[in-house]
Amino acid sequence: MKSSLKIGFGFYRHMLTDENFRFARQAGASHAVVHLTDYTGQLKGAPVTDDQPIDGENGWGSTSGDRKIWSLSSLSDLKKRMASHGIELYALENFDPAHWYDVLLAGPRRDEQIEWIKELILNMGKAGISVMGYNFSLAGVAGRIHGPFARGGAESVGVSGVDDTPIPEGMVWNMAYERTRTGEMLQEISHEELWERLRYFLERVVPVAEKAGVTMAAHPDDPPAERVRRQPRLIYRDHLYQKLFSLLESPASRAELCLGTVQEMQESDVYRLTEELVRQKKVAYIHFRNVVGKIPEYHEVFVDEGDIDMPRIIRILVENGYDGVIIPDHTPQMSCAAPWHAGMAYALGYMRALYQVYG
Ligand SMILES: [Mn+2]
Repeated sequence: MKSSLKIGFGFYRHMLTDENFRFARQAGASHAVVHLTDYTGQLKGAPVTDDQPIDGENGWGSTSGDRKIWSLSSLSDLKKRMASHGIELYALENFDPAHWYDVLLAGPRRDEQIEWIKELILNMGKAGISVMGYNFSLAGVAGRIHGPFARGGAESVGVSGVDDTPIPEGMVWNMAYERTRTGEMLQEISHEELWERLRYFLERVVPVAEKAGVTMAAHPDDPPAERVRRQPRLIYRDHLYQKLFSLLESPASRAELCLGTVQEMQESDVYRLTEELVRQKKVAYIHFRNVVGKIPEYHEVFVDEGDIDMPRIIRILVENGYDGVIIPDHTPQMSCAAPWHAGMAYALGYMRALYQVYG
Protein backbone atom coordinates (compact mmCIF):
# COMPACT_ATOMS: atom_id res chain seq x y z
CA MET A 1 0.00 0.00 0.00
CA LYS A 2 1.31 3.41 -0.93
CA SER A 3 1.80 5.91 1.87
CA SER A 4 -0.41 8.98 1.69
CA LEU A 5 2.45 11.29 2.58
CA LYS A 6 2.53 14.36 0.31
CA ILE A 7 5.50 16.18 -1.18
CA GLY A 8 5.39 19.93 -1.39
CA PHE A 9 7.24 23.15 -2.13
CA GLY A 10 7.72 26.33 -0.11
CA PHE A 11 7.42 29.75 -1.76
CA TYR A 12 8.51 33.14 -0.54
CA ARG A 13 6.25 36.09 -1.29
CA HIS A 14 8.03 37.34 -4.41
CA MET A 15 7.96 33.84 -5.93
CA LEU A 16 4.18 33.55 -6.30
CA THR A 17 4.22 33.38 -10.10
CA ASP A 18 2.55 31.00 -12.53
CA GLU A 19 5.97 30.03 -13.85
CA ASN A 20 7.13 28.98 -10.38
CA PHE A 21 3.92 27.02 -9.77
CA ARG A 22 4.50 25.13 -13.03
CA PHE A 23 8.12 24.58 -11.98
CA ALA A 24 7.04 23.09 -8.65
CA ARG A 25 4.54 20.77 -10.31
CA GLN A 26 7.18 19.69 -12.83
CA ALA A 27 9.56 18.90 -9.94
CA GLY A 28 6.90 16.59 -8.51
CA ALA A 29 5.25 18.75 -5.82
CA SER A 30 1.52 18.40 -5.27
CA HIS A 31 1.25 20.77 -2.27
CA ALA A 32 2.64 24.15 -1.25
CA VAL A 33 3.46 26.22 1.79
CA VAL A 34 3.48 29.97 1.20
CA HIS A 35 5.14 32.87 3.01
CA LEU A 36 3.12 36.06 2.53
CA THR A 37 5.51 38.41 4.34
CA ASP A 38 8.04 40.14 2.09
CA TYR A 39 11.11 39.31 4.22
CA THR A 40 13.67 40.46 1.69
CA GLY A 41 12.03 43.71 0.60
CA GLN A 42 12.07 42.66 -3.03
CA LEU A 43 8.59 43.96 -3.66
CA LYS A 44 9.92 47.35 -2.51
CA GLY A 45 12.88 47.23 -4.87
CA ALA A 46 15.59 45.44 -2.87
CA PRO A 47 18.08 43.43 -4.97
CA VAL A 48 16.63 40.22 -6.31
CA THR A 49 17.59 37.06 -4.45
CA ASP A 50 15.72 33.83 -3.98
CA ASP A 51 17.94 32.74 -1.11
CA GLN A 52 16.66 32.78 2.46
CA PRO A 53 17.33 36.04 4.32
CA ILE A 54 20.14 36.58 6.81
CA ASP A 55 20.63 39.58 9.06
CA GLY A 56 21.46 43.07 7.91
CA GLU A 57 21.69 46.09 10.19
CA ASN A 58 17.91 46.03 10.61
CA GLY A 59 17.52 42.27 10.68
CA TRP A 60 15.76 41.11 7.56
CA GLY A 61 14.53 44.66 6.92
CA SER A 62 11.29 46.47 7.58
CA THR A 63 7.73 45.38 7.03
CA SER A 64 4.86 47.68 6.23
CA GLY A 65 2.31 45.09 7.29
CA ASP A 66 0.43 45.24 4.00
CA ARG A 67 -2.83 43.38 4.68
CA LYS A 68 -4.34 43.13 1.22
CA ILE A 69 -2.66 39.85 0.32
CA TRP A 70 -4.01 38.29 3.55
CA SER A 71 -7.66 39.06 2.70
CA LEU A 72 -10.20 36.33 1.94
CA SER A 73 -10.47 37.27 -1.73
CA SER A 74 -6.70 37.31 -2.16
CA LEU A 75 -6.28 33.97 -0.37
CA SER A 76 -9.07 32.40 -2.44
CA ASP A 77 -7.58 33.73 -5.67
CA LEU A 78 -4.14 32.36 -4.79
CA LYS A 79 -5.63 29.00 -3.84
CA LYS A 80 -7.42 28.79 -7.21
CA ARG A 81 -4.45 30.01 -9.22
CA MET A 82 -2.17 27.37 -7.67
CA ALA A 83 -4.83 24.68 -8.10
CA SER A 84 -4.99 25.46 -11.82
CA HIS A 85 -1.34 24.32 -11.96
CA GLY A 86 -2.03 21.16 -9.95
CA ILE A 87 -0.69 22.54 -6.66
CA GLU A 88 -2.74 22.53 -3.45
CA LEU A 89 -2.11 25.59 -1.27
CA TYR A 90 -1.84 23.69 2.01
CA ALA A 91 -0.36 26.13 4.51
CA LEU A 92 0.65 29.70 5.17
CA GLU A 93 3.91 30.03 7.05
CA ASN A 94 4.63 32.80 9.57
CA PHE A 95 2.66 35.87 10.51
CA ASP A 96 3.92 39.26 9.39
CA PRO A 97 5.69 40.79 12.44
CA ALA A 98 3.71 44.00 11.79
CA HIS A 99 0.48 42.07 12.41
CA TRP A 100 1.31 40.47 15.75
CA TYR A 101 4.22 42.29 17.43
CA ASP A 102 2.14 43.14 20.48
CA VAL A 103 1.07 39.48 20.77
CA LEU A 104 4.74 38.57 21.10
CA LEU A 105 5.52 41.58 23.31
CA ALA A 106 2.32 41.57 25.40
CA GLY A 107 1.88 45.17 24.29
CA PRO A 108 -1.18 47.46 24.24
CA ARG A 109 -2.42 46.30 20.84
CA ARG A 110 -2.31 42.58 21.73
CA ASP A 111 -6.05 41.91 21.81
CA GLU A 112 -6.70 43.95 18.69
CA GLN A 113 -4.00 41.99 16.85
CA ILE A 114 -5.41 38.69 18.11
CA GLU A 115 -8.82 39.68 16.71
CA TRP A 116 -7.22 40.21 13.32
CA ILE A 117 -5.50 36.81 13.53
CA LYS A 118 -8.83 35.14 14.39
CA GLU A 119 -10.37 36.74 11.32
CA LEU A 120 -7.45 35.53 9.22
CA ILE A 121 -7.86 31.96 10.50
CA LEU A 122 -11.59 32.02 9.71
CA ASN A 123 -10.79 33.29 6.21
CA MET A 124 -8.19 30.57 5.72
CA GLY A 125 -10.86 28.02 6.59
CA LYS A 126 -13.21 29.56 4.02
CA ALA A 127 -10.46 29.57 1.39
CA GLY A 128 -9.61 25.93 2.13
CA ILE A 129 -6.09 26.50 3.48
CA SER A 130 -5.50 23.84 6.12
CA VAL A 131 -2.57 25.03 8.22
CA MET A 132 -1.15 28.23 9.72
CA GLY A 133 2.54 27.82 10.57
CA TYR A 134 3.93 30.15 13.23
CA ASN A 135 7.04 30.71 15.30
CA PHE A 136 6.38 32.31 18.68
CA SER A 137 9.67 34.11 19.16
CA LEU A 138 10.99 37.60 19.92
CA ALA A 139 14.35 37.26 18.16
CA GLY A 140 13.14 35.02 15.34
CA VAL A 141 15.69 33.47 13.01
CA ALA A 142 18.60 35.73 14.01
CA GLY A 143 22.37 35.54 13.89
CA ARG A 144 22.93 33.37 10.86
CA ILE A 145 25.84 33.67 8.44
CA HIS A 146 26.28 32.83 4.77
CA GLY A 147 29.10 30.75 3.38
CA PRO A 148 30.16 27.99 0.98
CA PHE A 149 29.13 25.39 3.55
CA ALA A 150 27.57 22.70 1.37
CA ARG A 151 29.09 20.16 -1.01
CA GLY A 152 31.18 21.64 -3.80
CA GLY A 153 31.20 25.03 -2.06
CA ALA A 154 27.48 25.62 -2.52
CA GLU A 155 26.31 28.77 -0.70
CA SER A 156 24.29 28.01 2.38
CA VAL A 157 23.57 29.41 5.84
CA GLY A 158 24.87 28.51 9.26
CA VAL A 159 25.47 29.63 12.79
CA SER A 160 28.82 30.21 14.44
CA GLY A 161 28.10 31.33 17.98
CA VAL A 162 24.81 32.63 19.33
CA ASP A 163 23.81 36.25 18.67
CA ASP A 164 23.86 38.08 22.00
CA THR A 165 23.13 41.64 20.82
CA PRO A 166 20.00 43.20 22.39
CA ILE A 167 16.89 43.75 20.24
CA PRO A 168 16.04 47.43 19.64
CA GLU A 169 12.47 48.58 20.28
CA GLY A 170 10.45 48.72 17.09
CA MET A 171 11.85 45.40 16.01
CA VAL A 172 10.63 41.89 16.64
CA TRP A 173 11.04 38.54 14.92
CA ASN A 174 14.08 39.99 13.15
CA MET A 175 12.13 42.68 11.31
CA ALA A 176 11.50 46.36 11.95
CA TYR A 177 7.78 47.07 12.14
CA GLU A 178 7.83 50.78 13.01
CA ARG A 179 9.59 53.74 11.48
CA THR A 180 10.03 55.62 14.74
CA ARG A 181 12.55 54.06 17.03
CA THR A 182 13.11 55.14 20.60
CA GLY A 183 16.67 53.85 20.65
CA GLU A 184 15.76 51.78 23.70
CA MET A 185 16.41 48.06 23.83
CA LEU A 186 13.77 45.42 24.60
CA GLN A 187 13.74 44.37 28.22
CA GLU A 188 14.97 40.87 28.87
CA ILE A 189 12.15 38.56 29.98
CA SER A 190 12.01 35.08 31.49
CA HIS A 191 11.13 31.83 29.74
CA GLU A 192 8.03 31.58 31.95
CA GLU A 193 6.84 35.00 30.80
CA LEU A 194 7.17 34.00 27.13
CA TRP A 195 5.33 30.69 27.73
CA GLU A 196 2.53 32.71 29.36
CA ARG A 197 2.31 34.99 26.33
CA LEU A 198 2.05 31.89 24.11
CA ARG A 199 -0.68 30.47 26.34
CA TYR A 200 -2.62 33.75 26.13
CA PHE A 201 -2.40 33.58 22.34
CA LEU A 202 -3.33 29.89 22.00
CA GLU A 203 -6.28 30.10 24.38
CA ARG A 204 -7.86 32.73 22.16
CA VAL A 205 -6.86 31.53 18.71
CA VAL A 206 -6.99 27.71 18.86
CA PRO A 207 -10.77 27.48 19.54
CA VAL A 208 -11.31 29.61 16.43
CA ALA A 209 -8.95 27.39 14.45
CA GLU A 210 -10.93 24.33 15.57
CA LYS A 211 -14.12 25.94 14.32
CA ALA A 212 -12.50 26.99 11.04
CA GLY A 213 -10.96 23.57 10.35
CA VAL A 214 -7.47 25.11 10.41
CA THR A 215 -4.45 23.73 12.29
CA MET A 216 -1.99 25.97 14.13
CA ALA A 217 1.51 24.56 13.59
CA ALA A 218 4.48 25.67 15.72
CA HIS A 219 7.98 25.83 14.24
CA PRO A 220 10.77 25.12 16.76
CA ASP A 221 13.23 27.92 17.58
CA ASP A 222 15.91 28.32 14.94
CA PRO A 223 18.71 28.73 16.01
CA PRO A 224 17.78 26.49 18.96
CA ALA A 225 19.64 28.21 21.78
CA GLU A 226 18.20 28.85 25.24
CA ARG A 227 18.38 32.58 24.55
CA VAL A 228 19.03 34.46 21.32
CA ARG A 229 19.60 38.24 21.36
CA ARG A 230 19.16 37.95 25.14
CA GLN A 231 15.52 36.83 24.83
CA PRO A 232 14.17 33.40 25.81
CA ARG A 233 13.35 30.67 23.29
CA LEU A 234 10.45 28.23 23.72
CA ILE A 235 11.12 25.07 21.70
CA TYR A 236 14.92 24.85 21.72
CA ARG A 237 15.20 21.27 23.08
CA ASP A 238 13.39 18.28 21.62
CA HIS A 239 11.28 17.50 24.73
CA LEU A 240 9.75 21.00 24.76
CA TYR A 241 7.14 20.23 22.10
CA GLN A 242 5.28 18.26 24.78
CA LYS A 243 5.24 21.35 26.96
CA LEU A 244 3.59 23.24 24.11
CA PHE A 245 0.93 20.56 23.63
CA SER A 246 0.18 20.37 27.34
CA LEU A 247 -0.42 24.15 27.50
CA LEU A 248 -3.61 23.66 25.56
CA GLU A 249 -4.74 20.29 24.29
CA SER A 250 -6.38 20.41 20.90
CA PRO A 251 -6.11 18.57 17.58
CA ALA A 252 -5.84 22.07 16.07
CA SER A 253 -2.51 22.70 17.85
CA ARG A 254 0.36 20.81 16.23
CA ALA A 255 3.96 21.02 15.13
CA GLU A 256 5.54 22.46 12.03
CA LEU A 257 8.31 19.93 12.49
CA CYS A 258 11.63 21.29 11.19
CA LEU A 259 14.00 18.31 11.04
CA GLY A 260 17.02 20.56 10.55
CA THR A 261 16.24 22.68 13.59
CA VAL A 262 15.63 19.60 15.77
CA GLN A 263 18.95 18.11 14.63
CA GLU A 264 20.68 21.41 15.52
CA MET A 265 19.43 21.16 19.13
CA GLN A 266 21.80 20.01 21.86
CA GLU A 267 21.32 16.31 22.74
CA SER A 268 18.38 15.92 20.40
CA ASP A 269 17.11 12.67 18.88
CA VAL A 270 15.32 13.62 15.68
CA TYR A 271 14.17 10.03 14.97
CA ARG A 272 12.63 9.52 18.40
CA LEU A 273 10.88 12.91 18.30
CA THR A 274 9.56 12.38 14.76
CA GLU A 275 8.12 8.98 15.69
CA GLU A 276 6.61 10.29 18.92
CA LEU A 277 4.92 13.30 17.30
CA VAL A 278 3.63 11.37 14.28
CA ARG A 279 2.14 8.70 16.57
CA GLN A 280 0.44 11.43 18.58
CA LYS A 281 -0.90 12.93 15.33
CA LYS A 282 0.83 16.16 16.24
CA VAL A 283 2.63 16.89 12.97
CA ALA A 284 0.94 19.34 10.61
CA TYR A 285 3.79 19.44 8.12
CA ILE A 286 7.52 18.84 7.94
CA HIS A 287 10.56 20.88 6.93
CA PHE A 288 12.64 18.16 5.31
CA ARG A 289 16.16 19.59 5.38
CA ASN A 290 19.59 18.53 6.54
CA VAL A 291 22.40 20.06 8.56
CA VAL A 292 25.91 19.37 9.89
CA GLY A 293 26.70 20.18 13.53
CA LYS A 294 24.71 21.41 16.50
CA ILE A 295 24.14 24.73 18.22
CA PRO A 296 26.33 26.80 18.61
CA GLU A 297 28.18 25.65 15.46
CA TYR A 298 26.29 24.25 12.49
CA HIS A 299 25.57 24.80 8.85
CA GLU A 300 22.89 23.78 6.39
CA VAL A 301 23.81 21.33 3.64
CA PHE A 302 22.22 19.38 0.81
CA VAL A 303 19.46 17.04 1.91
CA ASP A 304 21.58 13.93 1.26
CA GLU A 305 24.87 14.96 2.95
CA GLY A 306 23.99 16.02 6.49
CA ASP A 307 23.88 14.40 9.92
CA ILE A 308 20.26 13.23 9.53
CA ASP A 309 19.66 9.83 7.93
CA MET A 310 16.80 10.96 5.67
CA PRO A 311 15.80 7.48 4.40
CA ARG A 312 15.34 6.52 8.07
CA ILE A 313 13.05 9.53 8.58
CA ILE A 314 10.94 8.56 5.58
CA ARG A 315 10.64 5.01 6.90
CA ILE A 316 9.50 6.34 10.30
CA LEU A 317 6.89 8.55 8.60
CA VAL A 318 5.56 5.74 6.43
CA GLU A 319 5.52 3.11 9.19
CA ASN A 320 3.56 5.42 11.47
CA GLY A 321 1.02 6.42 8.85
CA TYR A 322 2.00 10.07 8.39
CA ASP A 323 -0.33 11.58 5.80
CA GLY A 324 0.78 15.21 5.92
CA VAL A 325 3.11 17.26 3.76
CA ILE A 326 6.92 17.38 3.60
CA ILE A 327 8.70 20.35 1.98
CA PRO A 328 12.44 21.07 1.54
CA ASP A 329 12.24 24.26 3.69
CA HIS A 330 15.45 25.68 2.23
CA THR A 331 18.38 24.25 0.31
CA PRO A 332 21.91 25.37 -0.56
CA GLN A 333 22.10 27.57 -3.66
CA MET A 334 23.54 25.74 -6.66
CA SER A 335 26.04 27.40 -9.01
CA CYS A 336 24.04 28.22 -12.12
CA ALA A 337 21.72 30.88 -13.49
CA ALA A 338 18.85 29.73 -11.22
CA PRO A 339 20.45 28.78 -7.88
CA TRP A 340 17.21 28.49 -5.91
CA HIS A 341 15.36 26.51 -8.56
CA ALA A 342 18.25 24.08 -9.01
CA GLY A 343 18.52 23.52 -5.24
CA MET A 344 14.80 22.92 -4.88
CA ALA A 345 14.60 20.61 -7.89
CA TYR A 346 17.52 18.62 -6.50
CA ALA A 347 15.82 18.25 -3.10
CA LEU A 348 12.47 17.32 -4.65
CA GLY A 349 14.10 14.66 -6.83
CA TYR A 350 15.73 13.13 -3.77
CA MET A 351 12.48 13.21 -1.77
CA ARG A 352 10.53 11.67 -4.65
CA ALA A 353 13.10 8.88 -4.94
CA LEU A 354 12.89 8.07 -1.23
CA TYR A 355 9.12 8.04 -1.54
CA GLN A 356 9.25 5.64 -4.48
CA VAL A 357 11.54 3.28 -2.58
CA TYR A 358 9.97 3.42 0.90
CA GLY A 359 6.54 4.95 0.39
MN1 LIG B 1 12.39 25.16 9.28
